[in-house]
Amino acid sequence: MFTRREALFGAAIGAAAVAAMPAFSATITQADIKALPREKIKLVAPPFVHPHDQVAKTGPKVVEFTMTIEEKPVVIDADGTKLNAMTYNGTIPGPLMVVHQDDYVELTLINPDTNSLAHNIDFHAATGALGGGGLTLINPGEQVTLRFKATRTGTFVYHCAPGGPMIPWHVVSGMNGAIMVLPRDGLRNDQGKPVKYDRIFYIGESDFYIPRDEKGNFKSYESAGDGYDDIVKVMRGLIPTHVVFNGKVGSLTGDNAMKAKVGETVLIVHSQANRDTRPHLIGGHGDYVWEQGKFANPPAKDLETWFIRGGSAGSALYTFLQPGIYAYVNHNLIEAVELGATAHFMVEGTWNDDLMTQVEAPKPIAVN
Ligand SMILES: [Cu+2]
Repeated sequence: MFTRREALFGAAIGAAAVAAMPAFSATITQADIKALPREKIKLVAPPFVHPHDQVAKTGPKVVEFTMTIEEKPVVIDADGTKLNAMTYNGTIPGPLMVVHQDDYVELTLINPDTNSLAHNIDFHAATGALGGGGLTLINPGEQVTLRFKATRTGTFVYHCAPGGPMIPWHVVSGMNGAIMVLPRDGLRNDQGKPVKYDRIFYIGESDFYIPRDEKGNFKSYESAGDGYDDIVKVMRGLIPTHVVFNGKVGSLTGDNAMKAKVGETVLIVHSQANRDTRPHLIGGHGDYVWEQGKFANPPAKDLETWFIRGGSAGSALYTFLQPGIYAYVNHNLIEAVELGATAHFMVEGTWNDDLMTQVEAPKPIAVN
């Protein structure tokens, strides 16, 4: 049920896609790509992002990434609720990769023999072969290297897509992340003027479908495969039991709040591989928002809430103007408060009375 040979949907379309590929582009040869400079990037766990230049300092290069797939139980809530997670590099979401337009992304994907399932990766930023899914399907004990050219700018989802019913199951078990392809000369606002960020955070939103026992308590399983039948039943109801940022309830709140200072500009990249969401920064705004995430389109200005379509990643640029704790939520507030989709920004700095002040402290209602 889970091996590469048996993942028919992926394998069949993948083979067809490979057969249909031309030998190579007429203008760029393998030798040309071999001659390009190479850079090896060490990925970091979200919400943090590996160091990168916003404006490319050189011409296109081959950017090398490595991700190891980890199947492992993960606690997703303070009450101990467990998900038999499948992850890229051990985190939900997988790490954010950053390259520039016309760079080549070269990913080595490792499926250790301690795993039990076949996995692959479909990059929405890539062109052909199921976004690479048709060329990267690997069994436990195998690794594979894929190269694709980052031709379009923007933030894009990547996810596992090993075929048929395995696809949604792997995605809602944690196998998703995002890549950001920056324009070589950096980001630009709605007027075409360059804009920069001082900090970047990556938030990957997940919908989880944890089965319950007869008493209504969340069930746990020895392995991902053991829970499969029960989980699919919950998935088919389309109502998640948890909607969370970065893998669990509270992963970005309290001590784990994302930090910034008044006057700093923050780029928030937000992905959802499976389900629509509507990020909102309580007490702040999106100065510039690439709601669909694609930098070839001018950003929208001054948004209150933005819409991230399931299967996409968007980004919002905001310069913090007031200190304090900001909640960053999915503004379906039931999902934010009851199901877990809340993060915090902790912002230091000086309060601006002009923007807001409490004119009079609370007191008993005046009687005339
Ligand atoms: Cu997978």
